[in-house]
Amino acid sequence: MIKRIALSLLFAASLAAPALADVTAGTLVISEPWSRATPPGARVGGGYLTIRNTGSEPDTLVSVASPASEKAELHLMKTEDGVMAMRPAEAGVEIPAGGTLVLEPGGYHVMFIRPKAPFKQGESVPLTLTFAKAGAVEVNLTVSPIGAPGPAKTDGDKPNMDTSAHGAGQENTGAEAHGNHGSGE
Ligand SMILES: [Cu+2]
Repeated sequence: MIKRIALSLLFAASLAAPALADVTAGTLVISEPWSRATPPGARVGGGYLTIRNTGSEPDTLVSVASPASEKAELHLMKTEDGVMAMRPAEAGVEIPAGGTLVLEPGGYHVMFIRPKAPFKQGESVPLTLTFAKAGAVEVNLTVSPIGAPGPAKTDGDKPNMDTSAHGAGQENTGAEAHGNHGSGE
């Protein structure tokens, strides 16, 4: 009991103070950039992070780019007619004043199309985010294990069984959806 309380206090403290890895660009604070390891031959990889807008005006994440894959796109995954599908977010995604945009499995994400080499656990993947106001911002995504539900450092804080099963399912759906959409291009 006492241990549990101490741990949750520690966790609260770590949320309050920006982590060392946070990247600040103008009024935006980008945290927890992560990706997942990809199996050999995978045609796509995902990129996830959190963008907090501490300013009084909205900004828009306009585009993404990376030297780690042939192409990188900003996507939204959602359920259409009962089927999970992804669509490129061509107009970008707005981050409202005081708001937070979370790129995560099952929602908005960065899609690395045809990675040049498999993403390996523990390595990092460079990504450039371009915002309408804040401009271009470079981040490095830390690669979590294949099918990981979230960034490596939160593993101990979450009930892993549920979220990892969920995440793995989405990853499969994504890879299939992408095979189709990649070959059409
Ligand atoms: Cu996608």
